[in-house]
Amino acid sequence: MKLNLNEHPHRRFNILTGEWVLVSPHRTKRPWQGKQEKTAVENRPEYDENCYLCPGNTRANGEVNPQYTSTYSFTNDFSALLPNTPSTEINEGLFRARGETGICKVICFSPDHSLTLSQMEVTGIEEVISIWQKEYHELGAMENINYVQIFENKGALMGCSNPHPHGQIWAQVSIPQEVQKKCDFQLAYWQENQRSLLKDYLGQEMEARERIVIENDHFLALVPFWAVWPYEVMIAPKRHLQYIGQVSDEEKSSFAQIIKEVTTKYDNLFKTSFPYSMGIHQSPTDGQPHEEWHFHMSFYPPLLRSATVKKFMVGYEMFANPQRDITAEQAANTLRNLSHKHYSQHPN
Ligand code: H2U
Repeated sequence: MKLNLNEHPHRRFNILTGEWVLVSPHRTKRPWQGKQEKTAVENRPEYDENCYLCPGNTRANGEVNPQYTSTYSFTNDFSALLPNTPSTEINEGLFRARGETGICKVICFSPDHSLTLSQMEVTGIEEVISIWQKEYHELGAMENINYVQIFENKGALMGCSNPHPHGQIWAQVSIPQEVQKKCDFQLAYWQENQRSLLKDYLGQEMEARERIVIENDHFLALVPFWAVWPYEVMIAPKRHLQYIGQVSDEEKSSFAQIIKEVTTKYDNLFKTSFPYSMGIHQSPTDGQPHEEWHFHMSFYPPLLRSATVKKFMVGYEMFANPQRDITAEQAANTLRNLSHKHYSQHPN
C-alpha cells in the first residue's frame, strides 16, 4: 500500500536539524475535552507611563530611555550573558562546565506601545530590519562573539514580559546547539553538492506549491514540510543570502511586506493578537566563510484551535519526539486563504 501523507501516521525529516516529527493526520477528528481559556481583549494606549520600554520612561535599573521616534536598542539590564565572564573550563570527572561570554540587547520596534509587527507600517518594519542588520554587523564584528541570535517572544503565553513591541538579541562566544545542527546539515550538503540545501528545498517547494503561504518578488513564506508547531512558518529569501546584512534595500521592502502579511494572517486566524516565538537563523560570525548558510526566519506559535487552545509539548513530545495532528499542508492552506488585511480593520 502506498503511504498517504494525508491519512497515514508517518514521520517527517527536518533536513536542517536531522530531527523527526511524528505526523498523525487521522487524529484531526478526535473530540476535544481539554482546557478552554478566556481570551483577553487587548486595547493598549500609544504611550504607557508604566512601561519600561516607552520613550522617555525610566527602566527597572533607573536608566531613562531617550525620546526615540523609530527603533531603539539598549543592553539588557538583566542580561543572561555577560561580556566579562571567565572563559575557563571545569572538568571534574563527569562534571563539565565552561564560562560563557556574551551580550544581550533589547530592540524596541516602535515608540508606539499599542502596535505589534502586524499593525506597523511596512516602512516601520523596514526600520526594524535595518536595526537587526546593524546589530548583527556590530555585535558580530566583536571579538568573542561567534553567533548573534535575533528573536522575539510575543504574547504573555510565550513568556513575554511586556506588550510594548520589542525583540531581543543574545550574542555569544559559542554557537548555540540549534544553530550548530543547522551548520552541520547545511555544510554537509554544500560539500557534497556545491549548492545550498535550503535554496534547493525552496526550489522544490516552489514546484510543489502545497506549503507556500505567501510569495513575493524576493521572499517566500511557507509551512515547512517538517513543521512541528501547528502553524509554524518559515520566511526565507529566494536569493542565496547567508545573513541578514546581505538583504538589499529592494529586498528589505519585500521582507518587511512578507513579515507584515504573515503576522496579519496569524492575527486573523483566531482573531487575536497571535502569540509566537520568532527567531532568525543565519551564518555564525566566527570569521569562517559559511557559504553553506541560507538565512531564514522561523515563527513557532503555540496556538492550535482557537485564541485560547494551545498545543502543549508534553508527554510523547517530551519523552520521545515532537508530534502533530494537522498536516503542514492543511496549515498552509488555512493560512493562505486568510485575508492579508488585519481583522481589527475589517471586523466582519
Ligand atoms: P521579554 O519580553 O521577551 O522577556 O524581553 C524583555 C527584556 O527586557 C527582558 O529580557 C529586559 C528584560 O530583562 N528589560 C530591561 O532590560 N530593562 C527593563 O527595565 C525592563 C525589561
